[in-house]
Amino acid sequence: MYEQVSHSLLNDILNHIKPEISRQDLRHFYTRLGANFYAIHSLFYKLYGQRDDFEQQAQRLVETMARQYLNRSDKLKQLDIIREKDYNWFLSQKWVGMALYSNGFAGNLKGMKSHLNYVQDLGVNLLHIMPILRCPEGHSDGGYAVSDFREIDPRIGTLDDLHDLAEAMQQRDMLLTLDVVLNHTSNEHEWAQQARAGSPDYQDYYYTFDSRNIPDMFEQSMPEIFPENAPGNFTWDQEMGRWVMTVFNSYQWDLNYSNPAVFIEMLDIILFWANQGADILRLDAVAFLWKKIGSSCQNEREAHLILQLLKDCCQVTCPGVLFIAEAIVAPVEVTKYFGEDAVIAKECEIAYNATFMALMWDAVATKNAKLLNQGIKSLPVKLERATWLNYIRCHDDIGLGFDDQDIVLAGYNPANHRKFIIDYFIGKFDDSHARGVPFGQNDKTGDARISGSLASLIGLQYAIELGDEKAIENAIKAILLLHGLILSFGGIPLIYYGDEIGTWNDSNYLNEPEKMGDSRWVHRPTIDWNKANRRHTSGTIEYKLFSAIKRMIAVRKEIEVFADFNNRELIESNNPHLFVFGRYNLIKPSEEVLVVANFDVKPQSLALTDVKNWASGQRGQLVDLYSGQKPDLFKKTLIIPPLTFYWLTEV
Ligand code: OTU
Repeated sequence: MYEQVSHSLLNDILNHIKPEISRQDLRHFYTRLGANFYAIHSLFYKLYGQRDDFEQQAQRLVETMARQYLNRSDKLKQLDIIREKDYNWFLSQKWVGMALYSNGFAGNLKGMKSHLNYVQDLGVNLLHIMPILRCPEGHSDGGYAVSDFREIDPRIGTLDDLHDLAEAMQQRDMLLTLDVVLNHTSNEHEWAQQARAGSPDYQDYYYTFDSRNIPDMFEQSMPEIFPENAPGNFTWDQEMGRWVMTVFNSYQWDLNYSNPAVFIEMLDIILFWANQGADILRLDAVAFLWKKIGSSCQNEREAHLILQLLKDCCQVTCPGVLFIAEAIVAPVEVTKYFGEDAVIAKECEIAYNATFMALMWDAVATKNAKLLNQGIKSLPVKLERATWLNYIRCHDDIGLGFDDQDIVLAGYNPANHRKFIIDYFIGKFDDSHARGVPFGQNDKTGDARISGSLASLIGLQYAIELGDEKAIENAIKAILLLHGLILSFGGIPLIYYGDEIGTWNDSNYLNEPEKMGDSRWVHRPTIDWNKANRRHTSGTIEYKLFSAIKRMIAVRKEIEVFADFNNRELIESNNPHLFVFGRYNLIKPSEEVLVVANFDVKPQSLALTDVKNWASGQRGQLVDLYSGQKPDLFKKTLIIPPLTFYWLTEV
């Protein structure tokens, strides 16, 4: 694509731009548009260049961006400029996130505002509020089946409530993250209604077919995402008299991004939420955005082009807003959602680190870090100006998304090992205290995933039910160990609401017809505020967990090497129970922090002489920054108590 082609198209577009737009002050917008238009044009051309109406579509694209720029408040435009200057702002260790459902956490959006003190007390300054948009009363996949992308679910509140909340958060220097469900709509969305009523334009918003011919071809290579509740990837719609692609649940219709109208609508929606004050947008299910017969319909090259184009367009209208890629895919595929061959993120600045999450659960079950070490070693290095979202639990199930090759290298048989992990977490073995619930069992492939809250999976629920003090102590330690890792690994830690007070599984979903078939509801709690208030009473479990995590967060914020500049080095020790890595600062080597985690229920040792730069005694004495204690050393060997982590520095 020649630069001249994009320039002359841009000139044409600007000459034809609607007068109500061109009359306004668009200085910053035009500068950014000029800088980004070559990229925008070439991506838009790659995706839609073969169409006769390409130029009209490009005109609509630019007008959409310009209109939303004009809708953006001066305050947010100011913030864009500040963040453009301080472009590494989100890599800082000062950010600590929490994901929560506003209704489960605080009843509704108004309640959220009055509970900000609670999260702030913990040290959290980034909230991911789970889907809040209008969705059907019954089946809505927890809000991921959206029926109106511009309206808030009245059960949760109003747009005014959201503005109030966003403003209150801004005053507290907290970041707001909202979902944009890009891949599909609810079958009750207006577009789906129009398609059902026979509109060919709206049928083209989705993948609809009059016969099984093409669906059958697709099915040959498409896996099933929800095999129990929604087998197959197509649903017959009686009213429309056509098949429609529904990769997730049958009521979630996949959007057709080969239609530029869909792309422009969804960009407009992204910009709309950016203008409502969201600092970060979580783009749901991004791996699925492009469908191609003969492929798994995940991680297709065009899905990446769509994300790059969305990013480039946002850079023009709202450059201060970041994207989170929710791509729960193979380790080698995940890092591609930052964008390849670049320094700055070309697609999403942040991505869920599902690999690390699953590997940590593997270490919990096996009580060793063999696969964890191997998996992290294989994780491709990410871009410089991009960061991970590190989490232990979230609203979804745990999928064992690590690589078979890594399982082999760790010394296991993949199929047996995966089965062992699933069986362990659903509590099949005598020595397993886990109370997980199976999810997504697929008898055809043997695949299975796990639901359950952190406290229940780690054995805290079991230990309390049994009154086993020793087991309670171990479960608490394990919960803190995992938090010690997500807070130090590099990236934004995302705590899952309720975990900070040890919330158990909640089986109430089994009484609700629209939830009972989806075990993920077992770990989407309604916070018991009486329980939460016990965090003030010393000696209680809630106190032990909350105060420890609070301390960890406070300490993290002080440790500059915990900022994410790809400054982590995995350290392979001879002890398989340990997960060890260094966080360093090339300019100030004395600031290095050595993170050591022992997944075993017995004490383990680490020969410091094996750890480069850490042959203790050279620089002084070891201190754990979290506890302030000097750890036990025997000769030149560090002793790590059971289920304990250290953030070590030498003083
Ligand atoms: C996402 O999930 C959401 O997080 C889920 O809550 C939704 O049900 C789903 O999209 C549909 O909107 O798409 O890229 O194991 O990990 O479905 C991964 C299931 C996703 C989830 C997977 C995920």
